Amino acid sequence: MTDTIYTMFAASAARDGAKALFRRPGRPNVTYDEALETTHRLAGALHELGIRPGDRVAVQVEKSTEAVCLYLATLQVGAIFLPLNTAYTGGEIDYFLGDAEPALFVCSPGEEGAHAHRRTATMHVETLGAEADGSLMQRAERAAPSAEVEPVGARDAAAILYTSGTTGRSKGAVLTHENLTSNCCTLLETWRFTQADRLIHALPIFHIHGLFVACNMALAAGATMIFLTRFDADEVLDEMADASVLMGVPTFYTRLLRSPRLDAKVGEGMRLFVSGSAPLSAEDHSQFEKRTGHAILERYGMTEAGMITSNPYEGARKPGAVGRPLPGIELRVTDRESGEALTDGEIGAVEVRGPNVFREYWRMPEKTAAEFREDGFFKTGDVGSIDEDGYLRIVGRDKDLVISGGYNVYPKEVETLIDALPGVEESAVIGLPHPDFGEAVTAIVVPKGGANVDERETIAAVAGSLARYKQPKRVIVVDALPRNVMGKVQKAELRKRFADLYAEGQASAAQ
Ligand code: MLC
Ligand code: AMP
Repeated sequence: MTDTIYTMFAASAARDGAKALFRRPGRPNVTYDEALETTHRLAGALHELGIRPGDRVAVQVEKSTEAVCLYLATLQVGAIFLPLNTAYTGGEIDYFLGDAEPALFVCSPGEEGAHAHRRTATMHVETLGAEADGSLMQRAERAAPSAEVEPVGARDAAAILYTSGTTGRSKGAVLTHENLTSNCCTLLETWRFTQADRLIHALPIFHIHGLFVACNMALAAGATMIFLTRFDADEVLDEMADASVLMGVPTFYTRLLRSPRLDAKVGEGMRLFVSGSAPLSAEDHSQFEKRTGHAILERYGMTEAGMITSNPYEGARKPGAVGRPLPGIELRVTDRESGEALTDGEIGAVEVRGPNVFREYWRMPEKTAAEFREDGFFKTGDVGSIDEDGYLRIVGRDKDLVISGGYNVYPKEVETLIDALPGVEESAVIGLPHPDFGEAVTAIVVPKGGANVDERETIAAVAGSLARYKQPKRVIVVDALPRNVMGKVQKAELRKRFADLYAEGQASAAQ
């Protein structure tokens, strides 16, 4: 039978069931045995609800240990886990549920009323809260626990994660069991991660960083997670005394560096700090090393391909570089026009091939085909070059994408909403350097002749349709957008013109 993250977790529980899987400040620990028991109860509830192998289980809930168990139970019964960012609003949820057609949608207690109109004859709606509350947990308490494991194939789908597109609709990246387990095993080895580790987990669990890197590694290794509901610099610094590893987005490190408490003493017992999901500035890298004696290990990945490259565990961790391809993963940089492979040092499109690369976009064969080369390499949409030591440097993106605090925002989605507002002629949404979020979503708006476009009103007008992190932090009104001879808006020019908008000390309306 193919190994899955569930079977790897069950093996960890069999090795040492009394060990703490989750340590939660101010709350009792959850052991491997207890987590296995909850997982089996949830599997029983999924059976009772008639969830079949291949069914989608969509989940939009607060971070909790039970939510991790629901992920494991979904894999155990051979269904497909579909996590959704808790920040997504009504319109966004409508799209994901309509596209994925899940057999079960799990939301937070109290939210089921708001989702009542989404209930269909083929979709159950259940709730799961952060205090082990909600209808799904009640059902799990009553149901007969199930230890039965549905046999699955390596290429069967384990999860679908939605990623927005440069144009039009979001795409559901279908990740297989092999994608998850191969990447997990590779990372365990590369980062020397074992059952002795105590991982500070402060990331959300609805994206690959928090779920498929952090949780999967801990579950498979039999390690302990210090499970924090969200990132708080003081709390993370407190927990370092009893931890060995931290995984975070660059904003975590920017915020830790702001704390006067960050020094060599506080990080003494730690062995590894990992950063990814967005570029870590060379400045933060070197400041962190100066203050703590630890060189942050930067790695690079994406929803469609899990982790792709990593700086070495032993050896030079270069600031501004994301390291070499992980073992078993091929990476190349190609000419963006011709697709020809480039020689080292030249800048081009980053392409990847390996067991980590997703199977397809859910029900979008043309989109899938368009993103792969004939020889099976996936076009990441990132632009980079490989240096003399074989390290990749990401220098930009072909895709029109803003990464704010580790969350991706596709400008098109925001522009479409702003353009539809009365009084707006057109808009361009760009990412500008931001001292906390790395990049901040910013709308540059051209009013219709004579119309008055107000910053706060514009933000308020799109707020109902966009997750908070996608909403512009600022709206700048201009007479016209710069265009090239082909009529294409020159976003690079706008980024240059407004580069200092969020520089510390600058006043702002909506920061
Ligand atoms: C919160 N806000 C954000 C934001 N996060 N705005 C822009 N970008 C973000 N990322 C909003 C809040 O709603 C709030 O608005 C205001 O900004 C200030 O919030 P905060 O309290 O400072 O935010 P906080 O809760 O501390 O969250 C910041 C954060 C969080 C950086 C800790 O965003 C986070 O955990 N990001 C991690 C994202 C992640 O896991 N990415 C991995 C994707 S996988 P208001 O108006 O309500 O006050 C991937 C692949 C890979 O990319 O390689 O890993
Ligand atoms: P997502 O689609 O949310 O998985 O985001 C993936 C994108 O995040 C990648 O295609 C990159 O553009 C970006 N990314 C992830 N890690 C890094 C990194 N270490 N440096 C620069 N960009 C990164």
